[in-house]
Amino acid sequence: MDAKQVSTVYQVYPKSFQDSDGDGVGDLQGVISRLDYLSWLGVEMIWLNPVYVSPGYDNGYDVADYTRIDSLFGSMDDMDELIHEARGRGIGIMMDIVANHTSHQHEWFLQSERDPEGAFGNFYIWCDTPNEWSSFFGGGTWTYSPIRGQYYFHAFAPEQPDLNWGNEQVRKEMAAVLAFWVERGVTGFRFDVIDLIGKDVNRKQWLDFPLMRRYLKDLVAQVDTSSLLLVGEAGGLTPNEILTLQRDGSLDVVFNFEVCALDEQAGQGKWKLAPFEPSRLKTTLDTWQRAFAVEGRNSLFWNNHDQPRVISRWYDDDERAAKMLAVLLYGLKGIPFLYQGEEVGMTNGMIATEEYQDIETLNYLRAGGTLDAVRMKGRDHARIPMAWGEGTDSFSTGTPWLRSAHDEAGRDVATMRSDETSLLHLYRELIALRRTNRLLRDGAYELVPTEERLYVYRRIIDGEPPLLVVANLSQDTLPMPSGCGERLVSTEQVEAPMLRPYEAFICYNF
Ligand code: ISL
Repeated sequence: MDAKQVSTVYQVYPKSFQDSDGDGVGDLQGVISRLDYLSWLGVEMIWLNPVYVSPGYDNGYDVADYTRIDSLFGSMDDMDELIHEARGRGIGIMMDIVANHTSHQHEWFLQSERDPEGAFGNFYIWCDTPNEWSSFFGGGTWTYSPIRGQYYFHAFAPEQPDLNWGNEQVRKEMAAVLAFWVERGVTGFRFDVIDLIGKDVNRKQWLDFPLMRRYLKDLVAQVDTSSLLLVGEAGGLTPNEILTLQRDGSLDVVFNFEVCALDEQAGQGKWKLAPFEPSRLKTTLDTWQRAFAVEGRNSLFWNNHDQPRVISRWYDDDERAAKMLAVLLYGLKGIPFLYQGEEVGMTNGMIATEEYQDIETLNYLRAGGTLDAVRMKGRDHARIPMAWGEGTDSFSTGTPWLRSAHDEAGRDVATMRSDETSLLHLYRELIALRRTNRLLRDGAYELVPTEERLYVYRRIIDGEPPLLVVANLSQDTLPMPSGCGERLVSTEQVEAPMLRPYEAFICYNF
């Protein structure tokens, strides 16, 4: 498989996917035991959230050693076995590279703290007089180190000091990390908050694009990435900047979060909620699709481990909406990323106040934040253990690390696998279709103007009959758009003269 041409990536959050040893925490052997399921589903790559040695202040996004596996998840032998077993099923593994920062327990940081003049002295961002700048997890961005007698910079928690990307040696070390994993047989990288490597702390500027571009180019040039899928998490980049990086060969696709923020008050941060408007979903997706209509590609996703379930946030847990969103996304141009549990319609569920564990959520609540906002946007809601549904202990025979109360009768893998009309089967059909259908993979995108409750677009390749993707974004019954031919896939089993609530399908266009 050519990793750059992958059709669907499945995101596994290892802590919550499958536990194999009864300690209540998912692990690598657990992932291995579910590979047959992923192969049945038809995905071609797994994005594995961090499994490196970490004290776990931010669930693995505080890495203490990039080339060792945390015992919570298993061993390097387990990792090798996962890569090997996945490859045998035509599935690649994409590693999560947390390049912007490390753990405060990383050897580089410990040395940097102790020995300013030593080899690692300049690996982090140090200063004597900190400025007033707010970190993403609340509080300031500078923390005093009594050992060094200076302040260090952290975009996230104090336990996550930022690396100094202006230091060539940092880029060399990170390239060595990439080479280590390429050698072990991984097929892609997802670069965490990669736009932040181009920040300018003195000017309080999160992104200096020319700087970020230069650092990333330098990193990628040191490793043969020609057959790897390179994904960047970079919420701050414009479409033009993304195209520039794609032309450079530095990134294949980029995660942008404009769609995820549709239920937020603009510019007020993630916790200030605003009513979701389907028409804005359409205009936002359309803007991003147009930007890459001919050249380049988008990343396509609804959820991830930071973004709780959109069917809860936008559509009141309605399973029909989950089906519509599936069809809508798999018709678009780009690479779809499917987050574990989305294929069975997992919801945000309910978490008791004392059960919340995420550092961002706890900081927010401590600062007087509201539970209403947490129930919608708190990251723990995206991390509820996978609903396998083979009995109450299907995720773990022990007590799950994160407990939740679910009322989701039938929204699990076992139940949906035996129902051919289920959301799970619809996802399987869509994934298969994307693998074989050239128009869905490569076709240009073109919006068909309609009323705002309806999203209709075409996928086109010259000389071939175009495809039409139709999605009713509302729970109203609407007139059928014109030009709908034979359906390739549909949320409904039988066709009707009118579009039913949340009905969506992909068909030939005449
Ligand atoms: O999680 C968010 C909002 O709740 C995002 O703003 C998130 O902080 C941002 O997308 C960066 O996320 C990534 O880096 C973080 C880590 O906590 C996230 O899990 C990771 O996906 C710091 O490493």
